[in-house]
Amino acid sequence: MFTKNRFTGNNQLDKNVTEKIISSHLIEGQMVTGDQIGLSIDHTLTQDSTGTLAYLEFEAMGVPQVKTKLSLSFVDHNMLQNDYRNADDHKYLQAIAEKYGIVFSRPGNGICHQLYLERFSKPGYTLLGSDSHTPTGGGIGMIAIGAGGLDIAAAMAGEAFFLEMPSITGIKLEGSLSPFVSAKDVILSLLKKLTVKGGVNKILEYFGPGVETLSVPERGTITNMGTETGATTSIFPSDEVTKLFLQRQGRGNQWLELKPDKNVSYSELIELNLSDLEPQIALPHSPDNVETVKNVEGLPIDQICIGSCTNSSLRDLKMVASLLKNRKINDHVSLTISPGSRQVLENLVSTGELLDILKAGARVIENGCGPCIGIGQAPATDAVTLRTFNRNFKGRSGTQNAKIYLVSPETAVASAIYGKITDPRKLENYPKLNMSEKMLIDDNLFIFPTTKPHSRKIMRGPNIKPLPDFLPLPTILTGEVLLKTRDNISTDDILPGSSEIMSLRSNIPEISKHVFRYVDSLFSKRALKKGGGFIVGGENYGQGSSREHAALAPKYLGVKAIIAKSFARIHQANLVNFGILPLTFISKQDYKRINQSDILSINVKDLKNIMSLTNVNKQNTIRVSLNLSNREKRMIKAGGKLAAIRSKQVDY
Ligand code: MIC
Ligand code: SF4
Repeated sequence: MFTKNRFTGNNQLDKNVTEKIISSHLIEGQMVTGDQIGLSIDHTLTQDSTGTLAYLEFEAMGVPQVKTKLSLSFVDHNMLQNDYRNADDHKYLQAIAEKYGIVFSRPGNGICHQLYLERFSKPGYTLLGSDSHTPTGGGIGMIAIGAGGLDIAAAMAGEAFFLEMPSITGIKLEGSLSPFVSAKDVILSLLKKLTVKGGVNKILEYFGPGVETLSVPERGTITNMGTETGATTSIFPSDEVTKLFLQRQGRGNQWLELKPDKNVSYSELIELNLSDLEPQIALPHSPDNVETVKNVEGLPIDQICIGSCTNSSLRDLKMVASLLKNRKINDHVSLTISPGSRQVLENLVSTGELLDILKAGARVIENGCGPCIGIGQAPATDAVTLRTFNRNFKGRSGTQNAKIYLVSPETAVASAIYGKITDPRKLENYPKLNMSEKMLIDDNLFIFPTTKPHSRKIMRGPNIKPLPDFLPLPTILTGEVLLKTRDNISTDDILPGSSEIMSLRSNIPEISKHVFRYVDSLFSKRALKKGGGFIVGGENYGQGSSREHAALAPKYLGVKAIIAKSFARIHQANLVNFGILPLTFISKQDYKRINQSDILSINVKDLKNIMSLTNVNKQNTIRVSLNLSNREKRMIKAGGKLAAIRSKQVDY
């Protein structure tokens, strides 16, 4: 499946799709793998649970209006209103949007990535979003990247987005999917090969004859979950299929053809024949723990959730409706469906397909993230829950001991009917979906900016606390190792989801009490008591979500540096943004030479690429590297990006 080329870069004339978009947005640096580049950003998006911080940061920059071509603020995560907190955040976000010229998507409109793909995506453009699944936009032929809120705020202020030029992996698709096998099975099988860190600092570019057999929403499923490989983003070409999608959205005039040139090469090549694929399933507790459904058939299940930004498009829910028609779900499973957008829901209503879903016994819940991040529908104790989502980290459902399996909508329906994990091919009579009915388009829940001056006061509920102050880096960092973690610690481990904790996203002092809550319940108290200290991590530290709270809350507790075997891209950038040093072991064996509670010390007067860390208890030194650009080093010296901006010491 894999071959590696020696990649010397494509010449000036022949470019792949990634290179075409990057070269037309390059403001700094050169398109050479590993070099720092600055990209101009056309569109930004935020969602509510990362958005409140992003806009507090944007306000601190003192810019009167957003400077992008388009900025959007969605409310889709914190939708349960158990008390005033989420509702206050929604009000704040709406007022900010009105003041700064941002499109506001009201609660109930749908999930940011689904809505963006339907209504705003544009081939050839760049998108930066404060959500790790922003690469969904790559399904239409954009460079769409997830980042921390502070990076989005800077992009809204007109600044470039800086990153290390990724290498470009070409994924050649041949053949076409068999009945009951769908886009989710494509990305699950790639995850099995690549693992949750195989995509770090790579862009996954799809090409080849199999591409035209996939619709834009199917491409979106693949680029969405490419995030789970750690990739910077994923991208498809923009072709006739893309044109049709845009035409059906009443946006045909925004189409632009974007294909790789004839003589391009990629740094790595993966070949995948779609015809060979079978239904796949990710087992607990990692999206790369993939098996064929056939191999785990028969396991009884308690709950099935269909939805999330991975699998809630009209294509997916039409498939669900067709498979459920004239059938009834098993008495021992609960089936929930959360449509990706109002457009999806309204179209299912108008064709009568929603009735097929309801009559089969599904519980239709609000258009939003919901169960995907533990906001409602937490399963029972020890339950087995099958989800069409993209992450199955332990505890993400809201129930710590539940077991989450990730599947396609087809496998979800078959399993709902039989009450156990079932290969969807057992359903027989594969439905032919009618995707050519007239598409209902409803933009009523978007509030578009006007040129009228903003008059209303920006309301900040009592749960919205000002951002903490950040001090410049001292000369010596010293303190105790507060925690030593395993490989692949996710940002969900660092700062969990769930309606309880997510409603504290605008309140750093309160949310910091939950840092590492399920890994080590005493962590936050210990960190405060010891006056902060260090964390030692394994491989891929900080994988998963873009939540900058996973850096900011530890910073608030006094965490000074994290020493890990490797870092996930977005989390490393967030650490730098908030002045925490991300140090990497040069020899991975050295991980064993530090224990929890050891006292460490490091002189950080000069931030060099290679530095010495002293383990005071063990009386030895360990060589660590600081893989940061000079710009990032300047920022960290100032106490992080916001501190640098506030003190106007360095550019951002
Ligand atoms: C997620 O899927 O983990 C989230 C919740 O959407 C996060 C954003 C957040 O934590 O608010 C993400 O993917 O970035
Ligand atoms: Fe929402 Fe889940 Fe998608 Fe994150 S992964 S944006 S929580 S639906």
